Amino acid sequence: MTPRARSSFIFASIAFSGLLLSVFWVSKEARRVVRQQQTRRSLASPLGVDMAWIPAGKFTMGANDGQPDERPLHDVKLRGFWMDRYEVTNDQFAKFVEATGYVTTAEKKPEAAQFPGVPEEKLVPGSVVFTPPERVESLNDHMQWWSYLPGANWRHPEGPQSDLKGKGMHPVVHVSWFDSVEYAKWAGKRLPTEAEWEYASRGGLEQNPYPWGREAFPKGLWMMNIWQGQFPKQNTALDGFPTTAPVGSYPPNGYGLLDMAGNVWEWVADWYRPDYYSHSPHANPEGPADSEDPAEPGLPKRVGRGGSFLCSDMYCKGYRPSARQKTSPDTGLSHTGFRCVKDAPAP
Ligand SMILES: [Ca+2]
Ligand SMILES: [Cu+2]
Repeated sequence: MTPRARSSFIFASIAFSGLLLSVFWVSKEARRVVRQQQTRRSLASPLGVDMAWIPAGKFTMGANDGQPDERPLHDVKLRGFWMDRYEVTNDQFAKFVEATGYVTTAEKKPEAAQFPGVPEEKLVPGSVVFTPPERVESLNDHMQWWSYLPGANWRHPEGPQSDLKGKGMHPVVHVSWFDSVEYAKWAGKRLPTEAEWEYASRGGLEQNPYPWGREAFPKGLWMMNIWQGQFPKQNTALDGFPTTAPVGSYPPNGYGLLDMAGNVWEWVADWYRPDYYSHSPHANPEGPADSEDPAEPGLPKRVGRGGSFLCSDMYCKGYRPSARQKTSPDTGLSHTGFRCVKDAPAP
């Protein structure tokens, strides 16, 4: 073979193996996308069986690799209960409002007594909305991307001009803790305790970083709706959704529960205290009698769990089963909803 023929032969074989590799990669990626779509389709339709039985048992609550308020690890024993498989949707919340005429906190004028020092003209109905900022000084100051938006509420999640078209199956947002409790009562249910929520989210597994186990992407699948890209400015939505996703867009955990990580934060029944785990009762803990958040002394807060579409592995990691959120109970947010539980005999 002449040197010239040899070099074109080498070039041709490199090009050919490159082609083979990319064909292989493309077909592998195509199969992964099909798998993701199949999971989505198989889960999206039937809300038929809408509650899962969470069997009585014991588990280790908290985590050593998270925030200080997730410590200490402690054993918790729980009785069995039923839990909504999905976050409460806009369609479901609309049925409640239709049946009862209920008006949510965000739709009412804030009471002057509750907000001393706030001028009268600022006391307008509204809710807290996430808006990606132009510039970010530091990730410590969340006021850069959260703002109180007059006219935002569950019917108008992005403000007065927005609506729920096409969002019937999305989780309801901008609901206060009080709204969630009222919905639960109407539905003959209640909010889960914080311990019940964490136990259920672990899906029968012990001390795993995700509700489904140890691997972030089992079989290459996206398992939850969180944030990809540089938070809070760049949202690449590689998981398919830039904001909320229809409930059940990702595979269930071991108990058949969906979206226990990501999508929206879920209110639970408990008051927030960072020190509660060090002295909480062993069996069926129901949270402390009062609330204390050293970050905002004097402002009582309830706990939220599960993380949202704004959580990312580079920022808050709020999607971990042990991660705790604290919010004043009258606050609605564009990334916060809830699900309910029910006390009833085992199946
Ligand atoms: Ca997302
Ligand atoms: Cu988060």
